[in-house]
Amino acid sequence: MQINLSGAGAREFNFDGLVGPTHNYSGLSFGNIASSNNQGVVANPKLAALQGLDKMKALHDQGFAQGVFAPHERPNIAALRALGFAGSDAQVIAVAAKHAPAIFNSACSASSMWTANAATVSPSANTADGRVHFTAANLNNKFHRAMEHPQTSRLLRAMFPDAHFFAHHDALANCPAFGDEGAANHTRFCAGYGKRGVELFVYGAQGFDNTKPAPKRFPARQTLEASQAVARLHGLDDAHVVYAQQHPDVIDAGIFHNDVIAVGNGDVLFCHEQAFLEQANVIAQLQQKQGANFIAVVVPASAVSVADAVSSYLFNSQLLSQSDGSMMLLVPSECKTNARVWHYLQTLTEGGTTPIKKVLVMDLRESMRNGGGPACLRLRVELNAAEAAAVNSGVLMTPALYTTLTNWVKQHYRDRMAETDLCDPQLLNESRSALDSLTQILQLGSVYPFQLA
Ligand code: SUG
Repeated sequence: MQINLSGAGAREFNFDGLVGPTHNYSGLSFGNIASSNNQGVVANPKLAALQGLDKMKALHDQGFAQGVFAPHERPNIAALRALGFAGSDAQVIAVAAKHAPAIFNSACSASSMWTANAATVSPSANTADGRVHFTAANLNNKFHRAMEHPQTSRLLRAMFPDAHFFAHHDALANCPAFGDEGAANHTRFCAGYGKRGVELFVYGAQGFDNTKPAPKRFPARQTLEASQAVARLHGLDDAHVVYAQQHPDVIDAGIFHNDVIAVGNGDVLFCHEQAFLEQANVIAQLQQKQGANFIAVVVPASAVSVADAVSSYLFNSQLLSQSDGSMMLLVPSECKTNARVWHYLQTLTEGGTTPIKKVLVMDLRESMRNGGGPACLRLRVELNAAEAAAVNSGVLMTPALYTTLTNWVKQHYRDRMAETDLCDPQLLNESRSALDSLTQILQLGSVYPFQLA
């Protein structure tokens, strides 16, 4: 059973992105090495969705609070029309695929599955008005991701509808100086769920000062100014916020989000020794603001190199509190096939002195090939009992919902998706029919453009 660290029954809920029916490998994310390396590989959307559901079920079965985040409508016909592609839906698809394949593939991406990038979430214990705050991420570094936030906002409002408990902010100004990638660059620390704690915002560069350190090879997707804006919108107190710069060298080595090099939960930060610029100072600030119980478990490069972190996604694991007070890491199976990483994990959990005592391995290969590990697939939302009762219960995982969604995937999804399949006009009809049925399963109401038209 999951630990309940606080009064008022507060818990961490993980809302996992359900992989959409157009899951494919289009090499869209410059700076994300798995995405570039797997461009053109034939994907299996059915397997991808089932792997994701199995992760949700495994955590639900172990007593963790689990929810489901619906996928977006793809191909995104409205986005293509806004770029001048016209005619019937089938004509829009045919012309865009033929004349602008990179744009068309972007409009087909199932990237909304990585809900760690959907929004930044601050729990009510940290916010000035005592509500849970959500800011949808603008994801403006990549076209295929920049089109996500309007749908993300509609879904968040349908999942967390009660304004008494939940405050929703639209995405920040859509310009590179406010690049915002959501919870992938944000971690909340706390002595117990429901208690006030520290929020760590990690950025890659400054948006308004190009004399400051920045990566040279790959883009910094998150700016300090975006992180500061989110903290303001959420009504966070500076005394409980730390801003840290991700090390530019690791961004250049393929660490495109902080959650590929660090993860935190409760009083524990688990990170690589090269995660942050001025790392000792970052850890000292966290120690000072979070208190004496704060622990940093820092993995030395001599045990796990940055390249090992990129290929295994060790730090993209989920760090979860167990009922006995210890923590569990849910890691992707790539951690087991990397001998150095697996050896490190054995040493960490067997006889180690840290609270991390257990490792759970899951096969998420379809998502991993696009650079999305266990932590990318989930949005964490800490809720007390009253807030949890106000969540749209249709999106909360149960054994019955798992069975329904598994059958839904098997009924609607293809098991093969090559680039040439994306321009099949029938795929749009299949996706819409699947999503129409999904909105009923998850009790979301009308949330998709084809339903709202
Ligand atoms: O934004 N990959 C995603 C992976 C996101 C991982 N999320 C976190 N680290 N939280 C991205 O780069 C690849 C799509 C493609 O190439 O087809 C992609 O979008």
